[in-house]
Amino acid sequence: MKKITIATILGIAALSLASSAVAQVKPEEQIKFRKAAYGFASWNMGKIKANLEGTYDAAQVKAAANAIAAVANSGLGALFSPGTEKSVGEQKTAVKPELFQKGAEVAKLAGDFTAASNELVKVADSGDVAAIKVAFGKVGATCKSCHDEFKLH
Ligand code: ASC
Repeated sequence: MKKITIATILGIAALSLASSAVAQVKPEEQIKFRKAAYGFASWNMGKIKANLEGTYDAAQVKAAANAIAAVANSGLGALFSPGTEKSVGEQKTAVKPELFQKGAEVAKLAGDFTAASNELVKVADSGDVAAIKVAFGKVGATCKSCHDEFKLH
């Protein structure tokens, strides 16, 4: 049997610190970070769109696709904790409070965004522009379906 050493205990302590780190982000910061994350993803979507409509720069499209996937894969669902249903202090949110009641639906939409983003990275690496157009459209559709359902205005 493995002996419980000081190192094991420290390891457990470090793990529990890591897992509670997100909970320590204040509601106001959660709203700020999630808006920044989606805003950054949107900027990268805009770059891909411009490439598809104008001069195509494969490196720029790959970089943008990776940035979007990084946002999608970051676990940013953790930034929708209770207490962030409404604007907090200076941080305004356009989220509908229903999002916090519809976990299964949100998980599905978030999973669709992640899957579509990962697919876009794969296709961007292939350099097949027609396929990139399709994959890009699918990512945009996942953005839209969540906005239609859970974003105010
Ligand atoms: C984008 C962006 C969104 C989505 C959405 C798709 O590029 O910023 O929020 O695509 O407009 O309909």
